[in-house]
Amino acid sequence: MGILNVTPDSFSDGGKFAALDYALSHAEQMIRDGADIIDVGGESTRPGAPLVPAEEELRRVLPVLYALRECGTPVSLDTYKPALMKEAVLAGVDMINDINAFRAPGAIEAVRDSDCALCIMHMLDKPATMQDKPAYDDVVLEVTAFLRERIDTLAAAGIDRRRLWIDPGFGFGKTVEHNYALLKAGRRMVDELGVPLLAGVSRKSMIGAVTGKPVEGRLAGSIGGALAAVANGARIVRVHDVGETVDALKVWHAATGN
Ligand code: 9MG
Repeated sequence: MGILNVTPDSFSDGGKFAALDYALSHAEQMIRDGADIIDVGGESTRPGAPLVPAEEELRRVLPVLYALRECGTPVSLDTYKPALMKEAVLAGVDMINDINAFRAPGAIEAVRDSDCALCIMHMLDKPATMQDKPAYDDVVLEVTAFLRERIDTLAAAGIDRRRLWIDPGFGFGKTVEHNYALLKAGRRMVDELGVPLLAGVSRKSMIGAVTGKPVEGRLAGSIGGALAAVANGARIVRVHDVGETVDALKVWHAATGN
């Protein structure tokens, strides 16, 4: 899954059409590089990033979603806002990737009658404050219990479990130790919950904590993290550097058969 950020800091300040052009050419490059899914996002989820009103987020992502309908590669929308989910479903997206696990009022209703895949991610608290001393008694048990509750709630609302993906939410209210405990526990979570796993570690602070590298130096560490996630049961890895990650996964697959 290639990350396509459609936020003002992710393109040069050339106005609306330049932004759309930039987003589409980046998506096309990721597809050429081997992305199987493009994840479009119009609001940064970094701790402390400004919240974006739904109208502005729609203005950013909707033209991109419609333009990508013809691209032949599945498209995901990264949003926690029901209004965006409804529009994305109308635009025919293949997945809604919700860092808030469809907990916002109206989120389940917004996606229930569609057939797109739904990624349920664990987040402690909210982006602005999630990294203020995150604490768990047992992070793997607690994240698994949270995801189980969300799966059961969505299923009880009439959503087919086969539409669901789980994601432990690396960096979303977790210390470095929590993140690596969850990375190691991927296969156990899949076995316990019976839902496939999506993992996003690309360029995150958990990579910087181990390598000592700033965000722009985290390519090799991120590839290591993606391979570890797949080795531990992930079926989708959400990454910035698609070509490099695909190459690494191809060689790893050829060498191990996994
Ligand atoms: C939007 N976003 C940022 N990080 C993410 C992650 O790790 N997983 C998912 N599903 N979405 C993410």
